[in-house]
Amino acid sequence: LNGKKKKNPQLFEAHFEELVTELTEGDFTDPVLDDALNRLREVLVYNTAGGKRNRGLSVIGSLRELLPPAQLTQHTVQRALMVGWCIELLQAFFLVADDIMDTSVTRRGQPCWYKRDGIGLDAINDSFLLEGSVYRLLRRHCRDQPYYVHLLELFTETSYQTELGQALDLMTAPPGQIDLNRFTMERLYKAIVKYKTAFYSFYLPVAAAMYMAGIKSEEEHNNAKHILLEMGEFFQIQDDYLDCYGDPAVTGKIGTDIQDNKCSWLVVTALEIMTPEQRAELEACYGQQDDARVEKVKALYSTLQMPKLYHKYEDESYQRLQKLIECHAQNLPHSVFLNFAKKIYKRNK
Ligand code: DMA
Ligand code: MG
Ligand code: MG
Ligand code: MG
Repeated sequence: LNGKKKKNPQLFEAHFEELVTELTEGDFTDPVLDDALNRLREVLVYNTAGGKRNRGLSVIGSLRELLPPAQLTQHTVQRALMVGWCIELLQAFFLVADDIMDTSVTRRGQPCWYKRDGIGLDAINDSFLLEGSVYRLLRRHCRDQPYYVHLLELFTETSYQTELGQALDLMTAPPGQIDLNRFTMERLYKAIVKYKTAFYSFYLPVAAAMYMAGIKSEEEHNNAKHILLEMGEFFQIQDDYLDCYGDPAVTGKIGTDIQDNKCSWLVVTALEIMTPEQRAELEACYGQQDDARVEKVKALYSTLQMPKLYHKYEDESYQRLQKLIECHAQNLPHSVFLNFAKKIYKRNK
């Protein structure tokens, strides 16, 4: 068992160099492109470094639960690893752009790509290259598979959902225009996190494995989606909590949600329980770069005991998820969902 536990992550990492070589040496070979392809190599290496690989690993992880061992040929495993990397690259594409839009400083323990000397807004094109790499790899490895079109539609659909979610996230947080009345849990917060995070982080990897295993019925996908979107919502709530309370040495990123006027779980939950006086104080301090004001918002959160509320929410959410798996997993092995859940609950990075 121990041997098996280590296997997927090691196999996964070992696959990366191969994929970089394929994209930069085995795809376009016109020598006039050498500089661009060297740039692509640098972009690929820098922007995948230090990730947890939760999303990428869950493709092969799920496929192992969905297929009988006899059908897990070496080629099938290789393809699942590659599709897992496609999700990591799609994520890298979103993150490079997200950090520019959120004016973030660090990501995964190193400067955000756009912050590096000589990069700046050229990072926008680099994010497009990361996105393009996803489809080059899918084409090279899966073009002859019966599920190719399903995977393509899944990746494009999911990207679009994420982009709509990012649009909501950004429009809700106009710099310098604080309007706390807009921040509602049911109408706004849940919509933002479902679209910007839950589809690509949770439904995408499991749905990809399902298609690879030949499971394409809408009913089964909807069952899986139901559970996975709930997990995704909780995952983003953790992300919002860690933005303020996480240790940057562990999370690898410095929080910017208060400064950026973000519709975060913390502010939405705090608004539900604060006094009118506290609300006035929040109004005066939220969404500004000024460190003293940021500290005032944090002090307000601690007066309201936000960490305690969060931990209570985390426990309740885990219970709710167990029930959802009982009711909605149906034909799908529960382990697909439980393995994923185990990786995210009580996380600190
Ligand atoms: C993440 O939202 C969503 C996408 C699509 C990258 P975020 O800005 O809260 O993420 P992070 O905290 O990692 O910058
Ligand atoms: Mg961000
Ligand atoms: Mg963002
Ligand atoms: Mg965040």
